[in-house]
Amino acid sequence: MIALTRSVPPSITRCELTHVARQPIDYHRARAQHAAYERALETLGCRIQRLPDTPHLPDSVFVEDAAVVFDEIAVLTRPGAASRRPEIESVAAALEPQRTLAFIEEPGTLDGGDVLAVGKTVYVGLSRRTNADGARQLEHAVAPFGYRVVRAAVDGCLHLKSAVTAVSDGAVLLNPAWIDPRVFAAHDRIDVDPSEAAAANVLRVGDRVLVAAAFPRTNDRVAQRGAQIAIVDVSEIAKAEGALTCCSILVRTLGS
Ligand code: CIR
Repeated sequence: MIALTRSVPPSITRCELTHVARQPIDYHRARAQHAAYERALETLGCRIQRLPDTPHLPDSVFVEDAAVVFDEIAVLTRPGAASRRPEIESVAAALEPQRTLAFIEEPGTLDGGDVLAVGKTVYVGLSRRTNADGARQLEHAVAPFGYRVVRAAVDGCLHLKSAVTAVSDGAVLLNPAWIDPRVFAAHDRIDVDPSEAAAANVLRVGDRVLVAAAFPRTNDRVAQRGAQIAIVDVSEIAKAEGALTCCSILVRTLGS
């Protein structure tokens, strides 16, 4: 498994914010947390591939939003925030040797944070960042490979994956205040602890689940349901409205 990442840019202090109030971000601490995140991914079996630095793109550390990678195809997005569209080019260049590429085009918008693939089901959040045309273009790109797209309205948080992620093929972790749980009725359900609204964003790597140190109650729930968790502290990155899935794009290496 390759994990594409990108370093925290000094301009992160000017990042986009939607549901989070701006607070000072300690750039050096954010970089240290990001490095620890990369080390955790390595421990979980990933090979880190760093994208080129883009110091003037404030949200460029959140690489997940730029592409959605399947075994059969990689879909480069057209982010809902115009400031983020220049992030795509370097991600496309990195993915080009690995996959056939497709691109979301105007008037579609799509952020990778709004796409959750579980087996052959692709949940797409309709949010402030992802519109119906973006969802339709993604469906068009992946349907030939047998993927079924399920749309879900996202309300109260930035992305679908702020509200729900998978801890296994069989179980999702979600915040029912931000997403309609009935959309995920095919899966076992773990709810975040009510005092930890933002805890649903965990990163599944193989049979392990990377979780954030800020959410101990929810992490206990996840562990009690049998998941093997690894914990990282991403508190500075959270001030930029980012979480665990957003800081990497996982690319399964396929036998040639
Ligand atoms: C943004 O608003 O675009 C960034 N400040 C945060 C993006 C987080 N991405 C993600 O959850 N996939």
